Formats: sequence, structure tokens, C-alpha cells
Amino acid sequence: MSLADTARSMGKAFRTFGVAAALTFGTQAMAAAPAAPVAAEAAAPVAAAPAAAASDSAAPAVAAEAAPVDKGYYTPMKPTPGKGQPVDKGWTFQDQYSPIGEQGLWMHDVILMPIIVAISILVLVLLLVVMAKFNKRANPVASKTSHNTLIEVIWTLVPVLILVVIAVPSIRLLAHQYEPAPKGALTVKVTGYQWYWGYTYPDNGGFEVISNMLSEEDALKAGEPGHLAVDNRMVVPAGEPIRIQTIGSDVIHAFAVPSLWFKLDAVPGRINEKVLFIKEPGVYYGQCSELCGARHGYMPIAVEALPRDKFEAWVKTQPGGTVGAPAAAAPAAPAAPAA
Ligand SMILES: [Cu+2]
Repeated sequence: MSLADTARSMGKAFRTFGVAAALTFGTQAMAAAPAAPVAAEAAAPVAAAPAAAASDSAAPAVAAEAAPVDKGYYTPMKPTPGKGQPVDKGWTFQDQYSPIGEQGLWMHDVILMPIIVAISILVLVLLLVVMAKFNKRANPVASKTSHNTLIEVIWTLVPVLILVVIAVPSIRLLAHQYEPAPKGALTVKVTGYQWYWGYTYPDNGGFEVISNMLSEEDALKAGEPGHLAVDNRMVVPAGEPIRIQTIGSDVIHAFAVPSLWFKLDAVPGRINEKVLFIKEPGVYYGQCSELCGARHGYMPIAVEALPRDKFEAWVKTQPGGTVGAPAAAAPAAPAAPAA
């Protein structure tokens, strides 16, 4: 095995450790939750009800294929296995579907892990050498050497250089993540509630989509991953920058979708903003990532990215949904616009 292979496999091992730690925390949060009242569906605000009812009634004998909710032009997209969701026995990052995600993953795989692995190996080798060469048996009379200018210059300069090598791509990545959305970008406001999500579309008539977790049974019936599927997804266009604004209505939540390299706190009384760019259509799952109470583990996120025209067709299926209007004040459109 070459050094590069060794470095790569150790890099993977480190990632496994991180994922395992995350899983442990996640599981603890889940384990804490069942004591809470099983009220998700009962507590779901009105907007969620029609869809839930529709999916229930459509289900009975005809299994998976017949499940889609009829909403006019829009049928929820079937998720692609392994895309935008965790995979069986997966132990590393999910595949990335945004430019910033690709850059972030590159930073991790190409810059950080090799450097961390190389430093760890160097320190380990030095320790072994010291243990073998400088013990009492090998050196009955201890050396009194306490300074070596050359070595001291090296062990000061080399770490400085390593930090500079890390800093350049790191700051570039950070700066990219803070770039504001271009002027005409679509805005979606994401509100974290205890314990579900609301997605408001101020540029499209101001309607809000309320999104609750599907039961494991309903999710599997619909061909979706359990604990991640929702009744109403956040639908957005693919291939264009989207301005995501997050806010919390009660406590702090965090809107996080791993395969889109997206995580942003949703804080009461404060709007956070970040650009989301999804490269291709698909369904991408995430979860609330800020411990927000008893049902924190039961407020998943499902983002459905569609081509522009299909996104607009979806908008028109929403109550008061408008397309192409300037982002002025959003009055409740009296009549639904014609197709
Ligand atoms: Cu939350």
C-alpha cells in the first residue's frame, strides 16, 4: 500500500469517527424523544391536513406505486436511492450536489485529512524513535543538551507554513459560503417551529408550506426513507441560486441538508441568510440540527429541486401561488392565476 493509499484510508477512518460521534448524539436525541406525546399529525397545522388525507386515502391496496398525492400539475418526485440521503453502511460524507459542497468536500479530502494524517504519523514515528533510542538502557549517562537552534527554527517555521497552506483554501471556502445571493434570486424563508418546518415563498405570493414528518409506515409506502420523509416538501428550482432565510418561531432550530453542504441556524427574532445552489433535480433530505426540544429528532427536512418550469407549475398548485410577479408586497391573490 502506497503512502497515498494509507493516507486516504486513514482519512476515511477519521471521517468514520466523526460520523459515529454524530450518530451517537443523534441517537441520544431520538432516545430522549419517545416520551413526548405522539402528536405530530394531530398538531399539524391545517395546511398539512389535505395532503396527509389524500396520501392516506390513495394508499390502501395498491402499494408503493400508487402513493403520489394528486396536486394538479405536481406529483412529488421519487427519491433516487443513495442520492441526497444516507446510504446503508455509509460512513463518510454524502455525495455533494452543490458547488460549495464540492469545494468543502475537496477541502476536507485533499487538504485537511492528508495533513492531519501526515502529522499524526510523524509524531508517532518520533515517539517510537525516542522510546527506542533514548531510554536508560541505551544511554546510561543522560545527555545535558537543552537547546538546538536549527531544530527550534524548523519546528517553529514548519507549523507556520502548514497553517498558511491550510489558511488559503480555508478562507476562500469561508468567503464563498458568505457570498450574498444575486439580486434577482428566489427567496425562500424557512421557519423552524416546535417541531416542524414552514417554508414561505415571498416572491410567489407569500404562501407558506407546512412540513411534517411522515410516519415510518407512510414513508416506506411512498418509497421514501423512514424518519426523513415529510408530507409537504420544500420545493425549489434547480440550477439557480436561491436565497434561504431562516428564523425560529419559538426556540433555536437549524436547517441542515448534508448533501447540499447546507446548515444554518434558525434563531427567534433574527433572520439568517445563505445561498443555496442545487446543481440538479432531485430530493435531498436533512434534519433539524439544533437540539430544540422533545421532538427535535422528528422534524426532518425534504428539499425537492425541480427544473424551473416544473417549479413554477408547483407554485401554481399552492394557495395564492403566483409566478413572475415582482417581489412586492404579497396580497392574498383573489383568484388563482390561470395556467
Ligand atoms: Cu428543531
